Amino acid sequence: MGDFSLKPDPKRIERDIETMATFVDRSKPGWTRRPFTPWYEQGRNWLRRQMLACGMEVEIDAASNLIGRIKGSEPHLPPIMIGSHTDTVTGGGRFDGIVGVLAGLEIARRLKETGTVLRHSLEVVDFTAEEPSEFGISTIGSRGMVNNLTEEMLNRRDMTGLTLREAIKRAGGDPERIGERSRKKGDVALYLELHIEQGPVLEQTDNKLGVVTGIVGIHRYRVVVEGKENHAGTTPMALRSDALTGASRLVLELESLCREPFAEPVVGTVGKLHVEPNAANVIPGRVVFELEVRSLDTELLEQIMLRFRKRASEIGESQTLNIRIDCLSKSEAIRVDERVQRVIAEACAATAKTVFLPSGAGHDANQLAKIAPIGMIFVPSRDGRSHCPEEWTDYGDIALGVEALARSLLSFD
Ligand code: HGY
Ligand code: MN
Ligand code: MN
Ligand code: MN
Repeated sequence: MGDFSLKPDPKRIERDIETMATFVDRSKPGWTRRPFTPWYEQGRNWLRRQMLACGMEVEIDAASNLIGRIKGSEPHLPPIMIGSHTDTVTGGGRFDGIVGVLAGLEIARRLKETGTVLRHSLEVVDFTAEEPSEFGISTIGSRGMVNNLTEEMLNRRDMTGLTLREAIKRAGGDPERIGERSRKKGDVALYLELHIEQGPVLEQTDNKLGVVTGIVGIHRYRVVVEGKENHAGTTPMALRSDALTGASRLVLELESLCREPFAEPVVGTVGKLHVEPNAANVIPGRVVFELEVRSLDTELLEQIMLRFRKRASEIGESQTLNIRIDCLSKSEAIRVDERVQRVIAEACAATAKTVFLPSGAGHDANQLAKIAPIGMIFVPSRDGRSHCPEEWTDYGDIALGVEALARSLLSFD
C-alpha cells in the first residue's frame, strides 16, 4: 500500500529462504537443521556472510547467539533488536524461525540501500537452539542472553555425553561469561519478531498479518515409569507391572485434563516416548516420556500438573509402578504491552488486512520479555501446518510481514 521507503525485495527474501533451506541434514525428513550440527554451522556461516555483505558488524555472544549490528545516530540509546531462530525441529519446515531472522537481514539491507540511519542501533539476532534440544531445553540462546540458563541446565548432557556448556563453546560462545555479559533491563529498547503463525487463524479469517497479543507459557516435564520386565507369555495379567500400560494411562490422563473447559485454553502433548526393552514378547519394564502443557494462564498450568501428579501416584499404586516426574523447563506466559500492540497494529494496517491473536507457539520473545518490551507479527501458515515438511507461507505474504516489521521499526525509532 503506497510508497514505502524500506519496501522489501520479495525475490531476494525468497532466494534467502531457499538458500537457507539447502543447509539441511538430508538423512532426515523435511528440512532438518538441528542446533550444534554441521548443517546448522553452514547456515550460520552463510548468514554471517550476508550480514557482513550489507555492512553489519557481526559477533557471536557468550550464549553463542549470532548478532549483526548497524550503529544508530544516537549510540547512547539502547538498540532495537529483531530476531528469531534458524534451527528446526526434526522433520521441520523452511519457515519456522527462519522468516524472522531473514526479515531482519532484509531490513538491514534496505536501510543501507536507502541510506536510512536510525536513531537506535539495530541488532539482528539468530538465537541459538530455540527448539527443544537434545539437552531437554528450548530457547537456549535467548535464555542465555537474559541470564536464564542455570548451572544445572549447562551441565546437562545429550545422548553422546556432550554437555550444553561444551556445545555452546563449540558454537563460538563463552559459557563461563554468560552471566556477566547477559543483557539486563534497559539494555534493549524493544525486541521485535516476525514469525509464521503455525496455526489456522489468519488463513481462516482471510487476514495477511497478525498482531500478537500474548504468548503462551510452556512447562515441560520428563516422566519415568518403572515396572517389571517379564515374559509376555507366562506372566498372568494380574501379576504384571507393565510400564507401558501405566504410561499410556498417564498420556490419556493428560489429554482429558487439558480437554476440560477452562477460561483460558490449555493444550497438553506427549510427543516423545521411549519404551524399554521395546521387544514384542517382553512386558515393558521402563518407559520415559516428555510432556508439555501450554496456556496464557501460567497458574492454570501449575494446577493441572498438581492434578496430573495426584493421578500418577494413584496409577502407580494400582499397577505397582514407580513413577517419577521431573520438570525440564518452564517459560512464562506473556502479554504484549498495549502501546506496543497499537504501534504494530498501525504498521500492519498500513500494509495489509490484520487481526489480533495470541500465540500458541513459544518464541524467543518469551525470554526477551524478561528485559525489554516485546512485539510480534505473524504471517499466515497454509492449512495452519508447522513443524512438518508441509509447512508453507507464500513469499508475497512474507514480504508483507517484512514490510510491516520495517514500518513498526521506523515508528518505534
Ligand atoms: O514449540 C514451539 O512452540 C516453537 O515452535 N518452538
Ligand atoms: Mn518451532
Ligand atoms: Mn519458531
Ligand atoms: Mn521463536
